[in-house]
Amino acid sequence: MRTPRPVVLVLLSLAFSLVAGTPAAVPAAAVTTTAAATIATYDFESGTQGWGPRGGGVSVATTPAPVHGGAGALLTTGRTATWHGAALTPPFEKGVADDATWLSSFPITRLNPPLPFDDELQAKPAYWGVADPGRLPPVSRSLNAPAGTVTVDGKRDGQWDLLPDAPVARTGDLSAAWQARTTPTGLYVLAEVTDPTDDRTDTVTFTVGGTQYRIQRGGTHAHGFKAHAKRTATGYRVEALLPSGTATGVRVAVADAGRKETTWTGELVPVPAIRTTSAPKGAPVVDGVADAAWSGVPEVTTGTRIQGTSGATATVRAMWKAGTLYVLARVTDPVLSEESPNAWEQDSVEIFVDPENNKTRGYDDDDGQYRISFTGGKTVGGTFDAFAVKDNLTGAATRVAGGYVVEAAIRLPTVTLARGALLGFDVQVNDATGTARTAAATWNDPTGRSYVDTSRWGVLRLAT
Ligand SMILES: [Ca+2]
Ligand SMILES: [Ca+2]
Ligand SMILES: [Ca+2]
Ligand SMILES: [Ca+2]
Repeated sequence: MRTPRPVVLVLLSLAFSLVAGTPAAVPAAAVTTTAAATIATYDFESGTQGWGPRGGGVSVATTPAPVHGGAGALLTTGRTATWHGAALTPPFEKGVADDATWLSSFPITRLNPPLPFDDELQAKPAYWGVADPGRLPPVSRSLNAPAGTVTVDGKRDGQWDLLPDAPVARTGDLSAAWQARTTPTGLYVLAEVTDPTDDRTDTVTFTVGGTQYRIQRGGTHAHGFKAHAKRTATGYRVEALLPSGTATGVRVAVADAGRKETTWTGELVPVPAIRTTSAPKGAPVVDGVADAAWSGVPEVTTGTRIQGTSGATATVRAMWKAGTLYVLARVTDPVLSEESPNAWEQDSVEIFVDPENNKTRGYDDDDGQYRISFTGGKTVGGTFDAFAVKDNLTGAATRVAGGYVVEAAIRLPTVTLARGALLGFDVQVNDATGTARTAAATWNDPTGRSYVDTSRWGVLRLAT
């Protein structure tokens, strides 16, 4: 075989049937069917008949042989992950209920698939969200509220840009999004309101600890707290400092002309201030040696312990040029080991990058966990076997007295890197002793969940 890597061939038999409610290329065991009925058959004697590849690098084509009957079959090549294969862009209706769906097991096991009816065909909130939002049960949310301060002037501070605004439900052309920052003296809040009609009775009302704080679109508000409003291209922005005490229950209500209203109700989760650092423009030689290009670049330390109370730490610098982010990590770790078969239990540096700083609770396709061990071994984590990010990492490591140096180049092809851009960013040092990981430390994320959750990573600002 010419191809150096293993290629898996899958043959779909000449003529087979699809059953109602059974999408293609899903293991039969994952599907519950009732009242089976044949709705389509395929013989591949006149092309691929609507079947195409599923997964990057996968190809499908008809082939005359080998076949199980007739004169055609569908051949799938280039599979490199278990979910790769052939898929049909189906002429089917989308399913609506939990009783017969592939969503309960793919790509993860779910108890509550995103469908409007449950497995007894009773309406779920998704149905009422479409049919009659007034009948939705109240939703209680939670929102991280980092420590931080802003200027209450109606202008958007850089501090607000460290997190995406949390959406408040949309009602017609009225929508809003908001954020909060905690301080010992109160709660800073921001609301960005989209409301095309300028009415005196357009208001944002924050209710915290049972007290209402109402701010009019024009900025008018009661005494006893600080607030400011400013016109924006699509509506207005409100900033306020609320004397909230330690209350964490919050309701945000946005009213259009005193009538139509949209609300957010939930709990604030106070978290430490988001760490930020900056990356100047420049490119080093990526060889695991700290060359002159790195001098003067701002440096941070992995001082947040997520396992153990002592152990390896790193000082970390970052640069960017064209579409690539460069990271230098100098690790202090006198005892080096890669005895564990698990990459995350070997002495290694993990670099986490969220190119759009979306701070999502799961990974988006372009979010990546890029790991380089002290011997230069590279492993990449992300969604679906890291299919969208696995080729982004190059790098090298060298051993030095008392530790090792990692230099990484991470291509970020889904965004245009430019001065002022903010990336979700974190670095973790895994400290191995023999076959076990005995300590680990990060720059910002204290949860130990950076490998599955981007919401607590720090922020890297690109500079010139
Ligand atoms: Ca401000
Ligand atoms: Ca209005
Ligand atoms: Ca170098
Ligand atoms: Ca070690």
